[in-house]
Amino acid sequence: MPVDATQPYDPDNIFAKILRGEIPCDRVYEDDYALAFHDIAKQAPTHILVIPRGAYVGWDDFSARASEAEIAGFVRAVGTVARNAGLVAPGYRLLANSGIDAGQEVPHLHVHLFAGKSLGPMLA
Ligand code: IU
Repeated sequence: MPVDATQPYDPDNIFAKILRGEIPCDRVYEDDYALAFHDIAKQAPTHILVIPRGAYVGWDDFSARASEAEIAGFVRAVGTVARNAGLVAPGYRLLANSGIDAGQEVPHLHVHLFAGKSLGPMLA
C-alpha cells in the first residue's frame, strides 16, 4: 500500500522501529541527524538507505517542518555515506520516493543511494 504523504507520521513504521533499535539493520553510518543501512532487497550492487532521525513521513513533511540543522545534517550525512563508500569518483544515484504516484512504501523519509554499476538512464 503506497504511502499517502499527507497522513500523520506513524511512530510504529518499520524505520521508526529500526531507529529505536527494536529491529536490527545492516548499518553503514550514523550520526546525530541520520542513520544509513543496506536495503534488504537491493536493486543495485550498492543500495543504501539514508534516513533522518526525526519523524518525517517524506520529502514534503521534511522540507516543510525540519529545522535548518536537521536539513543540513541530513544532506551532509548522505554525502558522507557516499564519500565513505568510495563512490564520489565512480558515481552514484540518489532517489527519494514521495507519496502515492512514486510508490513510496515506508512512511519515514528515506533516500536511496544506488551505485556499483553503470545505472543507465533515469526512469520516466
Ligand atoms: P520506497 O522508496 O518506500 O519504495 O522504498 C522502501 C525500501 O525500503 C525498499 O527498497 C525496501 O527494500 C526497503 N526496506 C528495507 O530495507 N527494510 C525493511 O525492513 C523494509 C523495506 I519493510
